[in-house]
Amino acid sequence: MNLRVEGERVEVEARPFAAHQGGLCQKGWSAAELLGHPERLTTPLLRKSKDAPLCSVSWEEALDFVAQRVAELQAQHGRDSVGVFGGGGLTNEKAYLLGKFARVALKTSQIDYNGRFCMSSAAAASIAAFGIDRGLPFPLSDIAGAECVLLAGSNLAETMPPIMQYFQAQRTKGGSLIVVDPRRTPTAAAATLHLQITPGTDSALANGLLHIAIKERLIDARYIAERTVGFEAVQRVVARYWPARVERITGVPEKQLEVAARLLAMARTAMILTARGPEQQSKGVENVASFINLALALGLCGKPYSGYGCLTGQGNGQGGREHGQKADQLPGYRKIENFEHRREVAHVWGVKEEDLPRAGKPAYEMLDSIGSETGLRALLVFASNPVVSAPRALHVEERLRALDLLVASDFFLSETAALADVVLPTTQWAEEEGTMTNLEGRVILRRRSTEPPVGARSDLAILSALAERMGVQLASTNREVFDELRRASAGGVADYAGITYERIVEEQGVFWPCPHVAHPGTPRLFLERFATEDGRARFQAVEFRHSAEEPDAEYPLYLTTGRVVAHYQSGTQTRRVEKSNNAVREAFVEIHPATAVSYGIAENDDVLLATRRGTAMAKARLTHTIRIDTIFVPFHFAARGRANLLTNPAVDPVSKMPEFKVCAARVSKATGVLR
Ligand SMILES: Nc1nc2c(c(=O)[nH]1)N[C@H]1C(S)=C(S)[C@@H](COP(=O)(O)OP(=O)(O)OC[C@H]3O[C@@H](n4cnc5c(=O)[nH]c(N)nc54)[C@H](O)[C@@H]3O)O[C@H]1N2
Ligand SMILES: Nc1nc2c(c(=O)[nH]1)N[C@H]1C(S)=C(S)[C@@H](COP(=O)(O)OP(=O)(O)OC[C@H]3O[C@@H](n4cnc5c(=O)[nH]c(N)nc54)[C@H](O)[C@@H]3O)O[C@H]1N2
Ligand SMILES: [Mo]
Repeated sequence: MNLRVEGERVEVEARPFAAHQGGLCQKGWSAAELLGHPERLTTPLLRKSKDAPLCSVSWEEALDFVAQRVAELQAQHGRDSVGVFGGGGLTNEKAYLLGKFARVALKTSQIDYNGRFCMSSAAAASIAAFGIDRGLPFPLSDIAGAECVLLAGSNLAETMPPIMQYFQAQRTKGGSLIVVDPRRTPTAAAATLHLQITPGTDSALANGLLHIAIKERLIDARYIAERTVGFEAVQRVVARYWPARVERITGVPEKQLEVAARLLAMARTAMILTARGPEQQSKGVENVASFINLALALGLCGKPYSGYGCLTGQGNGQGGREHGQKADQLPGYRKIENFEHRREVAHVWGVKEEDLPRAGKPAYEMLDSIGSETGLRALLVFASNPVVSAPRALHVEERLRALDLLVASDFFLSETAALADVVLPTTQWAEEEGTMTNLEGRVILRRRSTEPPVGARSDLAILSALAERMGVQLASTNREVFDELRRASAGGVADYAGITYERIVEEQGVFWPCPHVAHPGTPRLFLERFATEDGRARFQAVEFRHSAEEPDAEYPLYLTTGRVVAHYQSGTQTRRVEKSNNAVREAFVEIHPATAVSYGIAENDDVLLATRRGTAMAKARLTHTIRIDTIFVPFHFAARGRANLLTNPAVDPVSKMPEFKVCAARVSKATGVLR
């Protein structure tokens, strides 16, 4: 992305760049509108007591207040009474420094981030199967060379428009595209075959496709023998997923299952890609594992123009999960519970291994614990808006209100910042330098292209000023922090040791692992071996199980949630952009006309949505593109339009991902209800 600055006006310009070849999504185009937005925060805000309003104060006063309250609360309730909540939108430098700040300055184990709600299921399944988690183990441009691609629960035509060009190129070459989604999204509409699955049944579908591939002798026996372990157990399980049974579970007709299995298995090159659809479930890890099993049995992983990949979300979704803002993680994708890993990082940080905290609670559990005996008393939020984006949002909001101290660093007064005792105004993407790692594992450099408003400070400066008040020196310029990150990641799975800002610029990004400066980087993983001890990939047998909550007489519909092209995430940015609001101004619910009629709901009616967690309001949008047993609500809106007032916080046992994509709901026409 390039910025053109003319006087006060800043425009975003698409620049040819290897990863998205000049394509830019709508959100990117409108992002410039936010730089000089009148609602930008330019002074710290402080609430002197719980019922006082937020008032402007100096940086000194705000930072002193935070440091003093943190010290008091930790003295009274222990180190772990103070927590940190980060975000996958932070640059690598910020994510790294946030993790170090928590462990070294706050000395707390309680740090987690919104990536827990994003890619944690795919990450866990990939680590189990391949020994490593990098969104795509190949460059995006390889997609164009795949004869068949299966996309499970990705609406990338709306969520990743710049990537569509690779799929268009793939189709132009005669390739086929299979989309698995309960909705006929713009992505599904562009597919060769759309499998309109019942929400929550991906693992049955993947097992069913593998069943057919085995029966029709389309699997790669030699690859399975040479490069994998554990196939026999999978074979035993999928033997019970015959097409008629899978049709009953998934709602996908037998004929379509057969066509899909053949398209995928008979292609010379093929990819299976997952996104949030199958991942954001209380069995997200199993769903992804079942798709990986299919990819391994067909001999795809580590082959040219083939393999399994996760379509990572957020600006720095990949890098944000590698450098230690996750509860169980240290820089370089190291594990905080591994003694060697702790020792290596402690050495770089100049602290004793035994002084590093252990693993903390995962995101939802951390938020849910507030107010309990062992729960948080204070929370520092950097780059997330959990009042809108966390599951069971009303409960989360109540928990946040119960804190003794809530601090938010943001450039707008998000719904979460509005509840805070201290708000720290920070600089935005174009106003500062920093690296991000995209879904290909390619580390890229974002240049500073415009001046920040007077009064805002970068997150790095905020963290080091707070640490200083706690008696700890932290590096605070991007280059210093990146150089330290390189050292701290050296020898880790995500090894950045050989990556420099200069190389990133010269080479249009460098792919990790890159262990030394003469190393070319690693665009393609698994060509010869997987990152497991014996070099072989691991099958994980998966038995289909139901979602934590299935429709019943009281709540007869499936509710699923997700995104629309015009809005971004919790909406703090796009709800302030005119173009986005003109496209979609408020929460809506997609309902099939046949379903709507049975509830007396017409187009544009106000609809009351209810689940066991609570109620929300949305405008009816009648559409034949959704299953009759399912409704869809985007999660970008605030107040009563929050989809997360409804969602189920049941989490995956391994990844701790909440079930954003499936719960039971009922709808009714709202009469006389005030918004
Ligand atoms: N415009 C826009 N772009 C974005 C974002 C944004 O907020 N707005 N957010 C970014 C981020 S952080 C992320 S993580 C990505 C997410 O990108 P995507 O994963 O593409 O987005 P979602 O809309 O969350 O979910 C994708 C699809 O999953 C389907 N789905 C629901 N339930 C199921 C199920 O049980 N099985 C299957 N197979 N599919 C199901 C939904 O119908 C939906 O179409 O987008 C990124 N890009
Ligand atoms: N129901 C439902 N809920 C979901 C999802 C879903 O599909 N359905 N998807 C989940 C997913 S995948 C994700 S990623 C989350 C996203 O949800 P959030 O974690 O809430 O993400 P954002 O809305 O991007 O919030 C980022 C906030 O930080 C601010 N910010 C941005 N950049 C920076 C920065 O560099 N520094 C600081 N200090 N602040 C910054 C922004 O202004 C904004 O207020 O939502 C999750 N919630
Ligand atoms: Mo995400």
